[in-house]
Amino acid sequence: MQLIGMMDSPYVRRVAISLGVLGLPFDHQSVSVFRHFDAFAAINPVVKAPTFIADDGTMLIDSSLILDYLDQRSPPDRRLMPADTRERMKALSLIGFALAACEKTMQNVYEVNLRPAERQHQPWIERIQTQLFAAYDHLESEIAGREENGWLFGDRLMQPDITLAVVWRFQQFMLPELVDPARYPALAAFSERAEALPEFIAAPLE
Ligand SMILES: N[C@@H](CCC(=O)N[C@@H](CS)C(=O)NCC(=O)O)C(=O)O
Repeated sequence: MQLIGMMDSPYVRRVAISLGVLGLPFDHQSVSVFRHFDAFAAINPVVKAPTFIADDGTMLIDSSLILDYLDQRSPPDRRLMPADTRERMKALSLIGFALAACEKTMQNVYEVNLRPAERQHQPWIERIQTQLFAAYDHLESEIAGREENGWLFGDRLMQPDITLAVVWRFQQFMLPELVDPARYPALAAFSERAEALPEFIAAPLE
């Protein structure tokens, strides 16, 4: 199995950490969609990270689809999505809000880093940031007051844990001035605990 893309992409990183938690070995190619466009295009002409190549050569793109494949090929007791319908719905809900926060962070980064300053549109940036804060407000209220030692679905780290922690870290790294961790103490503490795990350390963002 091959994973192509940089760890500074939260989408690549959530797949890399999930592979680690699932105990699946993989080759990682650290190719950037921006700095190595041609090299990336030689692997996948669509130039999307993550790009994943399964053992039979099938190419998958989109982190959630890759994770769906990885979960399905893993033994039931190791899977990262709950099997129970209600639990699964809860997990999908949390992942959805986390991915919305991720998308809004990414849009903000693209607007500021890729667009010339005179072409940046302040109302658009404000809209994105309002949406980011709304997603964080929701996630903070969902995870506040949970047991400090456990994870969102019990003792075992699951996909909502991984995605939530990866997204928070990415946002804090890319836009450190934007969100004060003191406003979201549960998310900040959750991220800190997750980042101390070996699977997170093995996939460093920087
Ligand atoms: N929904 C996709 C988003 C992936 C994504 O947007 N990746 C970025 C890198 S972080 C990318 O490939 N950007 C280059 C582009 O879209 O042209 C996923 O979950 O994999």
